[in-house]
Amino acid sequence: MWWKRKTDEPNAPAAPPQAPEPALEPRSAEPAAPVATTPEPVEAPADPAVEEKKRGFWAKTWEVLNTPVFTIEAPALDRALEKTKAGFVARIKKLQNRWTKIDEEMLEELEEILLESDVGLAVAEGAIAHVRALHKKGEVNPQNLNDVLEAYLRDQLGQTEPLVLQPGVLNIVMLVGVNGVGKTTTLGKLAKRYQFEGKRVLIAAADTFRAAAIDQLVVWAERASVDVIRHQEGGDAAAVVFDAIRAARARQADVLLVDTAGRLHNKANLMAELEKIGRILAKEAPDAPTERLLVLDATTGQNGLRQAEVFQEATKLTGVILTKLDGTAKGGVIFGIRRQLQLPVKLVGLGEKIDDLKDFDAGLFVETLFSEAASQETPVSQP
Ligand SMILES: Nc1nc2c(ncn2[C@@H]2O[C@H](COP(=O)(O)OP(=O)(O)O)[C@@H](O)[C@H]2O)c(=O)[nH]1
Ligand SMILES: [Mg+2]
Repeated sequence: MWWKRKTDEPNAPAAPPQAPEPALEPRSAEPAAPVATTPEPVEAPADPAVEEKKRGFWAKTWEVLNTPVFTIEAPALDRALEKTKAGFVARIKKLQNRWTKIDEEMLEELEEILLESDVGLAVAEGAIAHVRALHKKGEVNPQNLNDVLEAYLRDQLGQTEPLVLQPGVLNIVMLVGVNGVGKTTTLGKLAKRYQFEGKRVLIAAADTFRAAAIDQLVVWAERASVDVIRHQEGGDAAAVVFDAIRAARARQADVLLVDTAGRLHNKANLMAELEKIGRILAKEAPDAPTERLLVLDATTGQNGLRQAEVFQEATKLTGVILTKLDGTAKGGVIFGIRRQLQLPVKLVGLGEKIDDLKDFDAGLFVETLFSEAASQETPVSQP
């Protein structure tokens, strides 16, 4: 795919024949803040009106052809959930086939499957209590057990609450979470997405703990043609956010994406840093719609959820991004998130590519999880 090729080679000079250069870097002609890293040097000051006209048709064509899809498509989700399906729903189906009636022994086995799928104790116990109550009323049997569980788990996810930016104002999206969960990757994916949607995007490199973290962010920013506000390694993260808010306002940005550290010398330092960033946001951008999203790695299952409590103490979180759902058998963890953290899942990561970040859709998720394995019927390999 074209855009993927561009992703892999962010500095590749050649553009496909259909698209003239100017369309590729719609934001690069803007004035840079003193501390910003500008991805592409601007050759000469251009007349904005002429540029806009030139952009017109080719820019639109280029963007439409290259726009990644951020809504989940069932086959992709099905492939990502393959292992979770094998360890969870497939086992429940086997259980259904082996038992002719529901009794305590069967419920024990069912609870074990739920716990091993990492849904968490509260959801597993709740599900068993629900099945037991329906069983008393004669409303559940091994044949419809699957449907009963599907409905119960669907309820656990609550309403679908996508990440929505408010138009015409500066929105702030801050990502927090432990090291390695996918904050920087996710931020890069979001930057690309909003840039494609025609929004003015700015990134704050507020993970100042390691120079490599800033460099990694700059690479993602270059892929998305978005500027980064950065300081030196070891600098004050809150000061980066302060500068970034000023720059975002000066450029009339639609969204400021804030990357944060997942690890400092100790936990207390990290929490103090996140609290300080929180104070800067409250003081400098009190009216800006702000999302503080906890990034969780699905492969760590319930262990990951336990780490979340620490972040909840330091930051008033508004939602969760669950990454690395692809290739883990612990996808069941998603059912415990709302109950355990009282937070909605807003986005899910299904892979490392730039369009592998998807809006979470609770209904489709449960439907796909409980569906027959479509992935075996859908050929996926492309030349
Ligand atoms: N398979 C998979 N890998 C991911 C996903 N999101 C992030 N990663 C990988 O996780 C690793 C750590 O990501 P990074 O963004 O550096 O984490 P950070 O420390 O939280 O900033 C990288 O190798 C990413 O490519 C995902 O949705 N699926
Ligand atoms: Mg990072």
